[in-house]
Amino acid sequence: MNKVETSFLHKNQFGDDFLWGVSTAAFQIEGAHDTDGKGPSIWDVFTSQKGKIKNGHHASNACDFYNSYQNDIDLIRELNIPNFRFSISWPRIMPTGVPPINQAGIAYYNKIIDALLSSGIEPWITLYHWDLPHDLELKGGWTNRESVNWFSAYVEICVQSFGDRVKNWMVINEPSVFTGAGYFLGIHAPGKKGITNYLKAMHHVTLATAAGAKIIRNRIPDAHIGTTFSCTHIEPATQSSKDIEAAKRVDTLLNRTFIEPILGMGYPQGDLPVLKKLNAYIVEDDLNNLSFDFDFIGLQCYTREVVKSSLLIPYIGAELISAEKRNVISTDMGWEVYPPALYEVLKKFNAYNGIKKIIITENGAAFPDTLKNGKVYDIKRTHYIQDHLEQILKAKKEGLNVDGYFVWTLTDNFEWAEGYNARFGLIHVDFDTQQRTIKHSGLWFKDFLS
Ligand code: GCO
Repeated sequence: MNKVETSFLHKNQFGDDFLWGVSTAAFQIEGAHDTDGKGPSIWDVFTSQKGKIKNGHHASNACDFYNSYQNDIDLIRELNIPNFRFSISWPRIMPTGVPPINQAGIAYYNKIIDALLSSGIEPWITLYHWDLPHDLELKGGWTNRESVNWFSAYVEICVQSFGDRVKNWMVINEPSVFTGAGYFLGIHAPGKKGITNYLKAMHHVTLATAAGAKIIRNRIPDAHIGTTFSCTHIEPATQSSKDIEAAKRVDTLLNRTFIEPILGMGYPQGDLPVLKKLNAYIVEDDLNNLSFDFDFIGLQCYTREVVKSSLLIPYIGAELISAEKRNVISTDMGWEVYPPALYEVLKKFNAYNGIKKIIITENGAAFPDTLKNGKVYDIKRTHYIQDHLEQILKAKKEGLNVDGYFVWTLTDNFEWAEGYNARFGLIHVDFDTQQRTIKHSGLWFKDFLS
């Protein structure tokens, strides 16, 4: 391939130890939704319900990674990407969420891990990227306190099965997004709504995060253990005290609620009073069991939000002003393109005591790519990535802790409620033929990493 260099960025500026990677999630790529004994997940059920996903899309086949993994791993190698983050589908390992184990599921992930290692690519496992076994949802899912035990048993199996070869583990992906969208707003699986469901899920997921991490630590002494959080730079719409207070509440909800208990600080109830309702679900030793000394924290940042005070919005008294209303450049997700957000969140999370290492485990953009003459000229995505890398460099120059960058994502895939409409890949997928085409952004990244 020809050189596609368009910026002055150089990999060496980030240091030899900086980790470069690409992130994916099982439900978004694998397909094979009922193959080889896999049970249904809450996302299989949700996507089969009318009106939940744009254009009625579902992920029964997705990118067919289940069958074409070798081809995609070859592409990762071709792009010179040394680290691959993927998630394990719990219902592939345990079709009903609890034993018995589906050996075919274990065998499948063994194949992925072995193929990565023999290609010289380091595997990074996310244990939970939102596809809870449906049978567990029938028992209340994350609103049931038993979920901590279900999850722990599942983690045990994964660690026993893959821990001999996999050293990098992430326990839970973006708890605030899947509890908020799935248990409060009902716009993601399992489609539950309301504050009670949300707060119960929040507490149980946080307990499960610490419990899962402890299991990994006990079973794999040299494991590199993290968990990932979505984070967004929050700004008040005006300097009025009302907007500043509203921005503080949104910041607490989106950025602080899940990490602070993990760091041993408890829930930030002072800055978001509705969290006091959590006390009804906190029992005995819970406060001691919420924290864990992670080796790294994965931050996933895409944009900023601008917030104004609004009495109409319950619990939070605040409203986000969309990028469209602000008339700023945005992606296909409607998210503002605002690279300094990444620097700002790095600064914010660096201020916590107790975070040993920060890795950006997701950053990327959806744009309306078109395949023309066998090429995808997604220059906006190339610039998006470059501009965000500049912000990481700025942070590093100021001495802030940031040790890696994983692009979201390898191939275009199933983007949750957006279906296949939002393309985030470095590689284009024709979903009719499963044909892959490396985009300009992928070629640039390859060149950068060479
Ligand atoms: C995540 C994300 C990914 C999304 C990506 C773009 O939480 O890790 O939801 O699964 O596809 O963030 O929205």
